[in-house]
Amino acid sequence: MNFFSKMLVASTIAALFVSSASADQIKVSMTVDNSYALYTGTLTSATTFIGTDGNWPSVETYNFNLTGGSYIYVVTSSDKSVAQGFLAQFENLTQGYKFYSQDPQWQVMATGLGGNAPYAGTPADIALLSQELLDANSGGNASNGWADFTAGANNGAGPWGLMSGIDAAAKWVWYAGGNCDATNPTNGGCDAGEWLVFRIAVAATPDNPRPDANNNVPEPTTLALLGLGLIGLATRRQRPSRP
Ligand SMILES: [Ca+2]
Ligand SMILES: [Ca+2]
Repeated sequence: MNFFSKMLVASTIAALFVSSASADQIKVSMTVDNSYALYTGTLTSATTFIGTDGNWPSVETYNFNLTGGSYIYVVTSSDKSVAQGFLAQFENLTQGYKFYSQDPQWQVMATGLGGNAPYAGTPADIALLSQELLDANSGGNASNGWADFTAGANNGAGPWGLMSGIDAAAKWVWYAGGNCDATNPTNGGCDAGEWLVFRIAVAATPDNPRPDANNNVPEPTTLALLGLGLIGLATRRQRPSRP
């Protein structure tokens, strides 16, 4: 085997190791008053439709593997009557982290679009959600970017009662925008600027609640800059060193 063949084999093995090592086993248990669709994707786009449900008294559980740079997106909307909320627990079984819906690793944004939320895996729905993610990332949406949610009551409280399959420590949360109660937007029917999107980064940790392109999740542009930096280093190395 010549040098280049050896290098090719070594880099292929390294790539395989990295891809298998960085995929985390994820478990999400959730429900929404009144409906949601669950997607996964990157910081800048939705890529995969996971599931949808429009029945608040049922808890759905989803298991899948995601790489560290991935995001989970939950599109939600309500009937603007009685109450509304997002109740969930996100478990990274590989890293050993569990985050409830009220943990700051989650963020929310309001699209203000009303009407039909993207609730399927059609190319049109994926494209619509991805466009809204870009708008939120640049601050050009109804909530001026990604925002804080507001927590209401714990799982078990009325009007819902206990949702089995989600810990009692989890809280119902919603976005306190529009005509919703600023103290507890889960109480009373209201429109927070729907539809809403909740997100969490797979790379989130208790110490790093909101990973983004600046810390744990490299964007393609960051990688490109890193590549340019390496070229710069290689160029610099050919020059005599300065004090
Ligand atoms: Ca449900
Ligand atoms: Ca409702």
